Amino acid sequence: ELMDYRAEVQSFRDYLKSSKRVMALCGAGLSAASGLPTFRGAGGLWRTHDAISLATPEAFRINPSLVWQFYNYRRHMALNVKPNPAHYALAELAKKRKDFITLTQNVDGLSPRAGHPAEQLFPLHGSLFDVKCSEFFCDYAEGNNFTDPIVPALALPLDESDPTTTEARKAKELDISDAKVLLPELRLDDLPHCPKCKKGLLRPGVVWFGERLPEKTLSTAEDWIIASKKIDLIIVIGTSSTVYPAAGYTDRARVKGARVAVVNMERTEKTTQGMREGDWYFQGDAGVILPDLLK
Ligand code: BJW
Repeated sequence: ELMDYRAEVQSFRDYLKSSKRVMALCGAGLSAASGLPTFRGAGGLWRTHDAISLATPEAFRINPSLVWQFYNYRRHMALNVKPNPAHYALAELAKKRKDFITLTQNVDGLSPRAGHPAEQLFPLHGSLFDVKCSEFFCDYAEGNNFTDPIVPALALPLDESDPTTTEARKAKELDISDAKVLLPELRLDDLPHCPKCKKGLLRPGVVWFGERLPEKTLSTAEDWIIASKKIDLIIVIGTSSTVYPAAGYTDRARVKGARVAVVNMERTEKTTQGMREGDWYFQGDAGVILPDLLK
């Protein structure tokens, strides 16, 4: 078993070295070792809500308070964890090789924080730290907004039963992902509003279901997978491969001649789909496996 693993790692490393162009395609499993929950499976519930059902334009239209509480919480969590060795390994690879890019479905900002060169990092689903106006007639957008909470009303509730000082209580924020914890009442006026049109609510600059992905990322993906910069290798890390277009990239790269290396905690029909001779499947924690592969 272990011998097999070492041999697989060696064959992957040899191929990586001989590859001309390489792409990493990442999902939530990349950040799992940092302590952020994934979308599907254990941890995919936020209070009683399926995280996926909150990531829609409809949810925001119907209940912007709930959706902002969810995203404000996610921003807070992301700011309070650290990149893990897998993020650093990708960042180092990108610094070493200009013929390498990362496409990421993650919105948590951990790859940039690990020092991944921005010009080699392509977000598919936006960022928790971009905000934009939700009105179709307004084009207001801003990046790198790390204000936490994004507005005072969204501050996480503190444990008021704690008799100690305010400072000490600060460390004891209640975990609002737990449905037993009461959500603070919010008025629409208290949610973040657009400074430009002064009418619309701001919304997270992430890509929800049914929404368009960033044009630059889409064209780069096309270029590296099927057009002029055809890759020899795609490393697919910590994604359930259920959300398109990202989920389609692996097979399209394979059809165009790339070899595929999957790094995933689990083995499912979707993560193994289309596997063939010459592909690799490294089952386990990306935080452990990726640094080993890219050593
Ligand atoms: C570990 C681990 C450890 C755990 N180590 N591994 C073609 C066919 C069918 C449908 C469609 C299609 N094309 C488009 C669609 C519709 C739709 C779609 O894909 N639906 C499917 C569900 C069927 N796609 C869209 O709507 C997209 N837009 C679009 O296509 O627009 C077209 C258009 C054209 C013209 C005009 C208008 C539109 C948009 C998709 C947006 C997805 N957004 C979300 C939310 C982002 C914001 C937020 O974060 O809240 O993105 S949904 C959610 O899923 C999030 C993720 O990025 C995405 C993928 O999830 P991911 O990363 O794979 O996470 P998990 O949890 O699913 O998996 C984790 C994995 O890690 C597991 O495998 C674990 O085993 C593993 N793991 N610990 C290694 N330690």
